[in-house]
Amino acid sequence: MKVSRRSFVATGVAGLAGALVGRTARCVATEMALPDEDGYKLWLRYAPPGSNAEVYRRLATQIFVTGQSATAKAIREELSAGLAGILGAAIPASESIEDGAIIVGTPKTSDAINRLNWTADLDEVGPEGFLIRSTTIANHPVIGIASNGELGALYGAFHFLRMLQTALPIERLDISKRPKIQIRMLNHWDNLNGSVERGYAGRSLWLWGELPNTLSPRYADYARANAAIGINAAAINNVNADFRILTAEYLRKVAALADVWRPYGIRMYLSANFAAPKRLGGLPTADPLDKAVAAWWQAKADEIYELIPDFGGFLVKANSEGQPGPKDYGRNHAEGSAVLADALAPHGGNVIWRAFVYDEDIDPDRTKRAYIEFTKLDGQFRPNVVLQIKNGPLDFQPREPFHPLFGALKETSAFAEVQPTQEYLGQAKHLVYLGTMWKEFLDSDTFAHGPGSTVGKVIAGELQPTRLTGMAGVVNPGLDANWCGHHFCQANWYAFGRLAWDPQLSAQQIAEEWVRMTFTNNADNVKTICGMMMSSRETFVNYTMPLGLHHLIGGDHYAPHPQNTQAARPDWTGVYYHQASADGIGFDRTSTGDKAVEQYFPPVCEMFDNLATCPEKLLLWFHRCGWDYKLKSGRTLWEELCAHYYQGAAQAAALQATWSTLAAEIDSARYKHVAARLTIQVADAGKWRDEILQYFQGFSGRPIVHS
Ligand code: GCW
Repeated sequence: MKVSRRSFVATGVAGLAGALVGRTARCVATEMALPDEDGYKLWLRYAPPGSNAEVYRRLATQIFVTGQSATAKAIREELSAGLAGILGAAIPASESIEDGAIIVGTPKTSDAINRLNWTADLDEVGPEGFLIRSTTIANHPVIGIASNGELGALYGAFHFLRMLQTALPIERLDISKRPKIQIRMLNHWDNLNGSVERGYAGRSLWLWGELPNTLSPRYADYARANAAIGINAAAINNVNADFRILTAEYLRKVAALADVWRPYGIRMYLSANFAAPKRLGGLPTADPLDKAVAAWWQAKADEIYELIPDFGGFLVKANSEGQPGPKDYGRNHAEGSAVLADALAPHGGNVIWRAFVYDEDIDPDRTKRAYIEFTKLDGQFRPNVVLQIKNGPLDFQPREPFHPLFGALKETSAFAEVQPTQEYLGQAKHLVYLGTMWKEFLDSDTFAHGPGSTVGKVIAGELQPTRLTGMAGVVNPGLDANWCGHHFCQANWYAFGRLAWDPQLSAQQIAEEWVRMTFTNNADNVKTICGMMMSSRETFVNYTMPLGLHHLIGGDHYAPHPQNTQAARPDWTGVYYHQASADGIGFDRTSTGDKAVEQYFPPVCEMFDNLATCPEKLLLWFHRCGWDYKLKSGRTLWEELCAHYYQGAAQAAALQATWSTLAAEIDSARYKHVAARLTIQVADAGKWRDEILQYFQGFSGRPIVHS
């Protein structure tokens, strides 16, 4: 029988991390409902885990973190608050080791860690990696959390807290972890006026009017939440960049933020406007080969590093969607990035140059353009330039094949860019967990170096030497109490961080961790909520763009708009992509069509090219098919389309029904918040189904099959 959390509530209640409730906290029968939560604490709620609490109280009795650095202080504070919440009582931080001490540090900052003599293993995991082991010191059973670097020790402390939050055993610990990717970065598309491009969670987090003198507590909480999942970098302004971010006035504000983040290892990056030498510097040109332009960037870089000595570098969107760039001066992307790279190089900074370009003169097919431009330039970029490539060749659609640039660049570092903000995936209204989508992407085999050359391995630099590895997530945290608009959108921020740390982790494991830390440790409820999350992306694909359809959306990127012919450019319309007519639907990108498949390595190219082997989930991305084309199910294409849309809408309704079984298991505030959004999602799913099928019926001329 399922025991309702409403009738058995621990006295140390969820969401009161740091509150000192009785050491003997235990379940008591009460009719009290779970206290409302607003979601602000993200995955740092530090609620009592339920099971294992007694073991934890026995094995974690003391915090022993030596060192006076800001990071050591952050570790101490996090462990104190975390353990107080989890154990239901504060535990002392003291200077002599007792049974149950949690000892954290580096061999340099902690004599105790030094005495453990884990040198070889610590060298193995590197300065951001860590070891967590059950051991003894002077006959005291203790838990050591060690790294060669203070950030590694911080990550280890967060890992340990996650184990407790998710009710894992800690009796015989022997854990060794290291990040597989070097730069694990958030990209914010925040404007200086406080609006957020593709943000759905309120105004920008960065309160420019108050900075640098007033520091919102959110800045440190943001850094804590990021460090907890291993994120170590953030670019805080929109890639459609306002040049004013580079003024002395704004740089002082940016430096104040960087100061708050430094103890948590979050390095500051800025999006730079390529025309800044002109618009801010007053030069007659921003030509990257102009000496005065180079000198201007050099001086600007020097000025930034004066204020922010560990500044990460510039993120640049150039010659894309109206942004200025080197092509304005007849120069290419390599020449354009070089002028910025040379300015940053003396300080150790990097240029992250976005590969999201699609100039119409390159090729009639938008999805082919970036590959054509950048493969030509491979080998011409400065060593401190990396290309940041979206997961797919179009633009964060519900389903795309992986971008053919992954694996194709032999001499240029490549970062992957994904989009937790759900621009095309229901924004903050639909429950869509993207862990499964990113796993599909990361596990895609490029065959660039033979079988097994997955995107995950390519971006982790496991297949060929690469100077820098990275993964960026376009996120939307804003001033909404729950940061993300939808409580479940938090899971996408979380999953991004975890996958950037280790692309091999499973979407299921990540979902489960998040649910346990965010909602409940009750096994039945964890299973129910994870079940909802794990199927949610396919559900969204089904009711919006199944079978490889893409961009059937209007300018808000939310509602169906397949009939759109009126955008500023053809490749912003729906008809450009679906090409529906009386004889069929789909974009012919095969070897007899526009040859986009040839951008992939064999045998991926052949697999996509051949109707018999092309995965049906990508069918209309690569192939144009008649309405009566027979699919593996035995249904015609038209019938199959109908089936997907009906299935998707039914699945959305099922999500809602499943959530309603949790009414007594989740605090009422968050329960209702999610329930209200599910009502919208169900209505939207029906609308998508009906509008798209009616529209395509105008071409297919066949009856809509209700299933
Ligand atoms: O997905 C599109 C968005 C734009 C965005 C652009 C990009 C920042 O609709 O809002 O601009 O991609 O990635 O540069």
